[in-house]
Amino acid sequence: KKYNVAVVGATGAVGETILKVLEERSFPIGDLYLLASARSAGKRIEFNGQWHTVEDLETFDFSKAQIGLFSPGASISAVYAPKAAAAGCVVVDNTSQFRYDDDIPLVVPEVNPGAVAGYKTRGIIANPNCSTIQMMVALKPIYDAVGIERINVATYQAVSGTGKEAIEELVTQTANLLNLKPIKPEVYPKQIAFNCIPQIDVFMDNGYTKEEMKMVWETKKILADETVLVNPTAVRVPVFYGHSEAIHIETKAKISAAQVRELLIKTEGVVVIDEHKDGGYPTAVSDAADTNPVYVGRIREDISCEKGINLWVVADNVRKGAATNTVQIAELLIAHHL
Ligand code: A2P
Ligand code: 11C
Repeated sequence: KKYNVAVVGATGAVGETILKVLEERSFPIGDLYLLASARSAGKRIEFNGQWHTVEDLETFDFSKAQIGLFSPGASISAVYAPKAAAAGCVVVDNTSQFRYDDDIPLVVPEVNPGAVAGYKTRGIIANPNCSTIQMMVALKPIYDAVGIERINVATYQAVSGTGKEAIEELVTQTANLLNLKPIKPEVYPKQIAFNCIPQIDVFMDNGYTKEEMKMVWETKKILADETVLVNPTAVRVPVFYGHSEAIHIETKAKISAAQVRELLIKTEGVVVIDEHKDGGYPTAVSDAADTNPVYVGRIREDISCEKGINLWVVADNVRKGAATNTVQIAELLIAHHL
């Protein structure tokens, strides 16, 4: 059986990768519709050896598609995802627009695949934030085995999480600085080249940034556990693709580093690279970029805390953090529901 699929935001960083992942995984596509703003209408994009013309989202008739993979930004999804759902097109939305609505499922296929069934209420499934997805994939086996009391996490996030204009800003600033030319930060509030910026998204009333609070809210929703405590610091670093995270957890029952390593080696979607030698750990550029797994290394017991475990977790934020997770949700939809 084949499905008619609309990719909304097809010309963006995530949309382009959704198309690659659909091709790589041989998603059973009947008709494919590529949608973006009026600015891109008429542009041609190759998919599976055939050229497709980008159409204007505003005038598209969603009754032609059964599945909509959305990544056009939250304010656009807010308008068009419900419109698509009303026309019978089930939406998997990559933006933060619907994630915190009680009647919209928030899904990481390796963690809470069953939640997909909740799409029936509003016809929309939300894809979590990239930094939450990779953390959940790495922590779920530990959560199931011994419980998790508290998560302390510091992120090191790539500029591709912001979009194409941020990738350009890192390129331009780096080149200009190396040529001793002046720079002017535009996308980020401070220089991103050769720097680290402890702000991702806007500030909230409690002094945390929205990216940090997304990790708190989404972890509780995905694990269906309001009691799990999350204390995040989200940092933007001059990396193009791949988010890294230093995760420090306190478990409910004691678990050893060796047991965590064994659990994670058996976990689908996880690759463990954890040797106590030079380079015996994953990094964004050398391992994660342009691949789908979540990589875990530096697994060790916390020497300051009885039931503490430390992990280094890396994944491609545009793939597993966005496009790949979206396509995996669509695969669950067609396997069990549509
Ligand atoms: P366009 O290329 O026509 O602007 P990114 O996150 O990489 O910036 O990508 C955003 C994606 O969302 C692009 O495909 C972009 O299309 C699309 N998009 C942005 N604004 C709109 C809009 N008003 N209507 C439809 N698509 C939009
Ligand atoms: C970043 N996490 O790295 C953001 C990008 O809520 O989907 C994804 C924003 C979101 O900048």
